[in-house]
Amino acid sequence: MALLIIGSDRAADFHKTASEREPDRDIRIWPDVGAVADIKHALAWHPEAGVLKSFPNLETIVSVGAGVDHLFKDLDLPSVPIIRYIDPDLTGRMVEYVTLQTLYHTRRMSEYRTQQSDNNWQYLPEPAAHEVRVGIMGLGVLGQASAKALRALGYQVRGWTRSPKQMDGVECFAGQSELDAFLAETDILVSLLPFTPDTKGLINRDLLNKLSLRGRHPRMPGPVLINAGRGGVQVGDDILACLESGQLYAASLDVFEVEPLPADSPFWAHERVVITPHNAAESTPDSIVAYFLEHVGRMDSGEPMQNVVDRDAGY
Ligand code: NDP
Ligand code: OXD
Repeated sequence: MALLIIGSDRAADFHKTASEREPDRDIRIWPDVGAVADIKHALAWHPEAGVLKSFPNLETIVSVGAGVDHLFKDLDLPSVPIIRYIDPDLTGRMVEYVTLQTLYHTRRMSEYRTQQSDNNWQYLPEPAAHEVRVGIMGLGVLGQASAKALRALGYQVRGWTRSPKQMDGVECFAGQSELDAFLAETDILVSLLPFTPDTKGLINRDLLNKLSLRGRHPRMPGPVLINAGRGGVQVGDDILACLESGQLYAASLDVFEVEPLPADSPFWAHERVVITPHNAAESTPDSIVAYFLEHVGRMDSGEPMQNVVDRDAGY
């Protein structure tokens, strides 16, 4: 039985790495798949719609990413189990990104960058970490790890999830009924939500207007948005409008409704917006392939599958 690598622009790297790790494996890259009946497990990232259903003996799909919305875009996706990517390499990188951006805005770095370009030596008041309340939407694998790191730096951390959660040192909120209370005392909003029918367009003007304005703290310049989950969860025009009105002080966006971000997007020129090209947590081929082969090994020896996606919830 063969393995398939499909969809990623790093497919050749994955294939090379997998062949080095397991030289006896029959590993094929789509579209050069040979006999479709041979394919048993697929490693997939944005596969072309309708292709995966053409493998009659496919048993599992392993997602190259932690997010699986790229698979659900295929309306003909076969109903085999989907395993999503959970790995310390990816988690560590996301923690770095969230921590970096949180510190960047707490320490008003975008203003210092502007001052530097103007040869302007000027002190700006900054809050200490313990004065800042970071609200994380999504306390899953990545949200929890980020929450721990921010707590360790002294930030006040709160989290919002679909189902009720408990986490040491983190004030937890769940569901639509607790969303407003969560937002009302959030200074820096971090989204690590998956893209699902429920989260589509959630971060809009309405939601951003509910963030704490904290007039009482002279060192907090205003609310900040950090989105490293999925671009479809945000409404870009609303974020720009809130930056314009002062409802948002700054934003760090790793993901966008349209990727790559179009060259004429007003986000590019905004001096208090940090843009990264959807690489907050870009894992290495070595880690991804090791994960894929480990899971294939587990399935081949009849061990229970891990990290299986809940298809009804969409993540
Ligand atoms: P998890 O599935 O572990 O966590 C998802 C979290 O989101 C859970 O806490 C879940 O709540 C919450 N959630 C989902 N739907 C809702 C909802 N409707 N309302 C409130 N909360 C909701 O995912 P990960 O932490 O592993 O990854 C999160 C996302 O990060 C991925 O789906 C992906 O889109 C993105 N990502 C981005 C990367 C990048 O480089 N930019 C890299 C990797 C991932 P509950 O706990 O109740 O289930
Ligand atoms: C992921 C991603 O979902 O990189 O892992 O976006």
